[in-house]
Amino acid sequence: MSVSPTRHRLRRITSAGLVASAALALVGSAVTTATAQTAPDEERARPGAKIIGGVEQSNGAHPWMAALLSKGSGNPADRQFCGGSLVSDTVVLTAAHCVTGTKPKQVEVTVGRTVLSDKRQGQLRNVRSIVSHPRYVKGNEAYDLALLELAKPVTGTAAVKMPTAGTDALLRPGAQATVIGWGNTDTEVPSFPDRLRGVNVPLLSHAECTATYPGYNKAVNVCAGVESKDSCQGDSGGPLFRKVAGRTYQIGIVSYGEGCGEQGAPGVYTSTSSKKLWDTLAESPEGKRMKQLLRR
Ligand code: 4AZ
Repeated sequence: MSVSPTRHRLRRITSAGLVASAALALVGSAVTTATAQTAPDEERARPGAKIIGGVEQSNGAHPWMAALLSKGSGNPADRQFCGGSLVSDTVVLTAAHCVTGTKPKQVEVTVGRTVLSDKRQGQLRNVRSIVSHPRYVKGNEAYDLALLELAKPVTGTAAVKMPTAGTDALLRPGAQATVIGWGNTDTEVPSFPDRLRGVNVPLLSHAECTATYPGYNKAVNVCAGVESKDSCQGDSGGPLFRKVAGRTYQIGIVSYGEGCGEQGAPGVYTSTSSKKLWDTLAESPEGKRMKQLLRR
């Protein structure tokens, strides 16, 4: 079984990937094991060298971080298919392409877990409803946002903060942001980590992104990354954030990119600073209801 045909396509996780990604994760761990056994000492000694180019995150560092798991009895590390973030006690923010065609019953969400296989970590929740952005159309990358309403509130955990809509103070090109996730860590072979990883990535100007991606929409997207520092398949739906004056603001949602960590092909994120993104969410009744849930 080969996974290489999917490796350089734009946005590798689609909802059909719910099952496929679990399979990928299995393949990934098999490959990792093989590599670990045969790699020279030097390779094994710097696991951080190759998210792409990131480092392990410590337990509890990002209590609002969420993992989307396809329901089942297997190891959660093999069931994780996307990231997300807690934006109110009952709402998790993710990417629309993570949940297209997915029913609430097919997914569970763990909030505050760092090591996927450690079931004692975090709070596990069922999903009551899934709302994708009404302007998100599969095959067109913009408006890649969805909200998951949890069946029961998450307790004792502060939600991540959103930037004030319509401001770009947090988006200055050149500023460093951080992206975290359990996605692929290797550009050569699929390798999916059990422990959450993160990497610092520079924010880029809209002009730099438009040059690379014809579908880039500067009203609702932002891009970030540099060669060898990027998000990758499996990180989708997760947060791009900045810490400012001791507060954490989520400025993006991992959306797509051409490959991972390649020179001249940065990661593209749904921009949570965008007023248009949040205003147009109310174009569907379900979107409007989710916005109301967020206000509480
Ligand atoms: C993906 O397939 C994916 N380099 C996510 C992010 C990026 C590329 C691919 C950004 O889900």
